[in-house]
Amino acid sequence: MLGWFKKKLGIGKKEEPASEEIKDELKQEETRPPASPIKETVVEEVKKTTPVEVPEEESKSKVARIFNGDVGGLFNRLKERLSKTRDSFITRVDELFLGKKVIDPELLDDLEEILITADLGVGTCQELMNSAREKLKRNELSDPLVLKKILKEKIAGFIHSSDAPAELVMPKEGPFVIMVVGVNGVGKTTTIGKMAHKFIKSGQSVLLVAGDTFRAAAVEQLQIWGERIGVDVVAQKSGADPSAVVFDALEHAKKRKTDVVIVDTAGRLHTKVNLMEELKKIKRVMEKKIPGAPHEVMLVIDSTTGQNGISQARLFSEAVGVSGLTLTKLDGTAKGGIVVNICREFNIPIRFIGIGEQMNDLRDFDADEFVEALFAEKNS
Ligand SMILES: Nc1nc2c(ncn2[C@@H]2O[C@H](COP(=O)(O)OP(=O)(O)OP(=O)(O)O)[C@@H](O)[C@H]2O)c(=O)[nH]1
Ligand SMILES: [Mg+2]
Repeated sequence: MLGWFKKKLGIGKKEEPASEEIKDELKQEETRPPASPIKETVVEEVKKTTPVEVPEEESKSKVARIFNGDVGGLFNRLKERLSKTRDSFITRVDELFLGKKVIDPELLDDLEEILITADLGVGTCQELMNSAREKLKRNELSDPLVLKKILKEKIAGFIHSSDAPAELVMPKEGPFVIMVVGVNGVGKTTTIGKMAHKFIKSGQSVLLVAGDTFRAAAVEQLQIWGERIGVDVVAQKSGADPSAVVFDALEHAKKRKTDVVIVDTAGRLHTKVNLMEELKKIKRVMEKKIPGAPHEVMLVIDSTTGQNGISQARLFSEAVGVSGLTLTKLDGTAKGGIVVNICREFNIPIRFIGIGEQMNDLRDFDADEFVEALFAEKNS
């Protein structure tokens, strides 16, 4: 699953003349007049913290190191950041099992309650509990430790089931385009900054696009990230047509032969139809400008919202076809069980998890590592 960035390397890119047709379409499709006239696209030329020059082959292995490198050495950090979820879940399970020699139906009822409060979702809990009760009936559940082992295996099974490899058709030409969507406040802009940082570290050129033109602060926030990590940001005045911003940005990226373009979008309430229409329009413009784009529609979900994330995933999938997920704020919640539930409900791979507000707090999602961190002993 983690190979999807690596595949991007070594793509040949050709320039293409700008299509008047798209500009016409933008005009025709315009349903919401801009709050203020669109100004010349502003491209924030920021001094690049030039990534160390490395030959392509070396740069490939560098990518591998960065992404897989997350897994080993920083495991303790992940464990520590997941401590709230662990405390509300596995630590409570351990406390429940403490001193118990046998498993009885009451113990299973108590376990069920813990699973529900850890936000594993009703369906997931039922499936887990049905299987446990079946085993108890058949006398296959000898002691609580066995039950804990079964729980871990089942949960790992759910998480692995969403570990489908991303079907990413790498572009023959033009940049790799990532469209980032999600309701407001989930952490889209922050995730974009962190993600761009990862790309830069792996030696790729990145362009950020301020497609959230509804609030001036949103543009500024992206520009601050751009400065922090040393990448260009394409932005227009707030109120501009996001599709026009994206159109110009893709033009710019093609000219510059940029490797990766990451587009920020507005996050108004997903129940408002016009947001979805806006996103669809942005997507259509991308497709016309660069065949096959966006190559990734990434939905960002705030883990602290628990089960609400499930309905967000459903709505955005229906509207714009989500191809990858990032679950943010796992550090600040006891509801990390949502990861299990999302994996069980959807067949959308989780690309990243956010475990803090800093640049390095975006981790590749690794099913095994996640389960180990979740089930780790408190003081191990
Ligand atoms: N603790 C923690 N905070 C996070 C994480 N990701 C984002 N945040 C914080 O969440 C808040 C909202 O993040 P934004 O990136 O502005 O969210 P957004 O989705 O772009 O919001 P809108 O632009 O309003 O739609 C900020 O204070 C971030 O620092 C995370 O993984 N952990
Ligand atoms: Mg934002």
